[in-house]
Amino acid sequence: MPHYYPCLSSYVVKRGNSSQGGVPIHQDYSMVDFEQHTAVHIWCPLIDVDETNGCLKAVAGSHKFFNHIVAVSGNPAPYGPLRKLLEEEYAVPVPMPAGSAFIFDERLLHCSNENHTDALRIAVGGVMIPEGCTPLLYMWDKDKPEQLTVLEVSVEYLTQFKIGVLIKEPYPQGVKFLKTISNKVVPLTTDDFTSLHPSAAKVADSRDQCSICIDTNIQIANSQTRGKSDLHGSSSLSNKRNRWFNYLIAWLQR
Ligand SMILES: O=C(O)CCC(=O)C(=O)O
Repeated sequence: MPHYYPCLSSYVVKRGNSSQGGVPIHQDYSMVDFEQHTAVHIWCPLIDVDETNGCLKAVAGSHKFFNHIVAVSGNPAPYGPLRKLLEEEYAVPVPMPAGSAFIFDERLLHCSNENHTDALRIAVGGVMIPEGCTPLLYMWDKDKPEQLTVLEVSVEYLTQFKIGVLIKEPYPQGVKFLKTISNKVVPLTTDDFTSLHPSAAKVADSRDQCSICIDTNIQIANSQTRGKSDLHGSSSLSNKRNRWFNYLIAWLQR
């Protein structure tokens, strides 16, 4: 992607025939100031995906519905009370062949179901942000729920931070305090959501509705993604190929 660079990568492995492994509906962690920039998620399944093995599902147009900032320490979301409705009624499955890419605005509401087939479902993903932008992480502290702390972080720091953990003072190397901002989350009702959502998009093909594009033939062999867990890992892209991850890919491809 011209004028964008990768700052975070992830992988998700769904075991076959498992009642676990569904990913609830969410927006990705905010990594830029959305008033000025757009961050995108590139999601690439390494196996053909459809509804039977947990393809991504996305709510068409939802990246434009509201300006919710997602903190890595886990802040309440305006759509929290509507999760089940969104997953069951609004999220549209996006079947894709192995090695293709689903590229979407990080604010897009998305989720995936369990894998009901015998084969593992593995997918890798990455966050790209505009050149010249330093990655941001937003912190939410339940003791100060009406504010968010905005931290500027180095790409190196993103290789080690822990999702869900509040980063506090004294800030570690690679983390710089920028400011605090207000965080007022008004929970959406079903009626609010219905008025935000164009009714046609509920059943439409999300690829046409969400500014999403699908690129085929991404070369899996060139992936330099690092991961930490066998279910869902996340870390920064590294110039060095990660041996553990390559071992995992080799093992999956046996
Ligand atoms: O791979 C999946 O099933 C979901 C991935 C996802 O939603 C994410 O990484 O944000």
